Amino acid sequence: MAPSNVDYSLYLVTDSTPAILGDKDLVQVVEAALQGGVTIVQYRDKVSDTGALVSTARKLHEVTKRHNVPLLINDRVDVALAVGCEGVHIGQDDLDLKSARELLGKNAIIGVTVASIEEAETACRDGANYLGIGTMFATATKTNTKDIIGTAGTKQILRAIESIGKDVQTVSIGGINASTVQRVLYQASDSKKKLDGVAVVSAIIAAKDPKQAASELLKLVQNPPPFAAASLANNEKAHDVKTLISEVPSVIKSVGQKTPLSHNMTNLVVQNFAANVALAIGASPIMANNGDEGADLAKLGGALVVNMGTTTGEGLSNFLKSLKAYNLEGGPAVFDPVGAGATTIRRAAVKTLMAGGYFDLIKGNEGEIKTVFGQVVQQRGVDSGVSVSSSLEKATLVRDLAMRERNVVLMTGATDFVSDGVRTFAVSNGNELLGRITGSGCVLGTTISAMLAVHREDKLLAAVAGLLHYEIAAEIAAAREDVKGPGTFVPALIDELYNIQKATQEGDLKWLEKAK
Ligand code: TPS
Repeated sequence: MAPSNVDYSLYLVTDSTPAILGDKDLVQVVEAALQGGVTIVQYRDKVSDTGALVSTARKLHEVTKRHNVPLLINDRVDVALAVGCEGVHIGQDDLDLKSARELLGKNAIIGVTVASIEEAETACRDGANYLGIGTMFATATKTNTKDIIGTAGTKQILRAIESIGKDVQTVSIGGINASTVQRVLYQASDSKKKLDGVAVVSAIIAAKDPKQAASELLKLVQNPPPFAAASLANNEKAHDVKTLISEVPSVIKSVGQKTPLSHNMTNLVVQNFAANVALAIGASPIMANNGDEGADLAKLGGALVVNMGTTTGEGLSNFLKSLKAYNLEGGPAVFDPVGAGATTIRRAAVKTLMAGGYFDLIKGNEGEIKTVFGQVVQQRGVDSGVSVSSSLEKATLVRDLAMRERNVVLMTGATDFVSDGVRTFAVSNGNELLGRITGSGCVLGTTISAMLAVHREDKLLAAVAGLLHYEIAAEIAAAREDVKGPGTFVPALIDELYNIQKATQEGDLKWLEKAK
């Protein structure tokens, strides 16, 4: 098999330790995984001595040859030579690539582990056939990894490879399993450079049924994730403000007609307010903070709001359970990283949540969005604080974060900035009184979740629909004669959210003329 014809879609890396292999027989596990559809195999055994390595590698090669799949050996060029298999995989601390190439020849497949742009560039220059990019997520299988680089780090490496124009194949590795694989492929890749596959150890080797595990993973690798499947092509989306606004009423109408579930995992302060807002805009709220309910609720066709307003360790694992359930089921998820930059605990929680699943939309104020992006900001409490960035800087930040995460990012403020990485819009509706009541940002997340639940084809449009519905309702409410201040503003806001839903249903779109 020529190195250029290799299919890297599902790359099995073996492990012989009892913690992962258990009491199963490695050759049988690999055979089963091949039946399940793995496309390339690496024999990785850090414990056996050379004689045993060669003998097991020979057996494995018999099996992989029958399935017409290449076998590589981890680290040990001597073993690969003795067995005559297709190549080796080398780590940064192993024999160098040039020496391995000299020993194995130009037809051998040689891959290298890389965790940074520099390592990737060196490996490309020295003629690697593929790169194992990682570690993606922390993994018990390999604890001596230098860096957890996540989807954002992986994407940077892919871009660097693209820009040097090298035709090298790539797989991602580390903590990849059935619940992370589609998001990894989706978020790490972009329109220019995609991962060619994923490499897994424990997801197959530790599985009770390796054949079934492999075939399930292969199916997931070959199909777009639910959260990408519904997307319109870029050229089918509204690209100018006028067209976008003209499409807003259909989204709002659809909320009224479908009464989507808005599943809020939110903080103590806003639960009641958020439930009332959801009802007023035509959605059906459920305040369910128990992650074990996520799987059932995700099946009901609604959307999830993960609001970090009051964090506890237990809350975090509940968030993750529900997030995974919505990702798997294909329901949209909104992340509201309340007070993200305020404390060490919250900054860590942001990282854990972002690594734990896919959010269709991230909504926050300037400090929160900066924290999610990775900038160090010290927020005072959870309020929005004083803005320090120009409009251009804010627009650039939301665009870059949306591009990195392949989702929609909304930064709220006197002017809101919203982007899907391609289109970026500014919205200047709203009223000063929104800043005088509690939870006004949180319930915007609830509003947008309902829009996303009924309209996922264009998530940016859903976000803009939610934003306009909510902020124009606030403007109308604030202008009412019976509104004397924050206290009377809250019920008026709920009324006007309801009135906009009703008017839109009846085809009265006067309110939308206020959009700016
Ligand atoms: C293709 N490596 C990085 S993380 C990890 C390993 C073995 C453990 C993943 O385990 N790329 C390739 N082959 C390698 N051996 C490495 C990188 C090094 P799990 O899937 O159980 O999280």
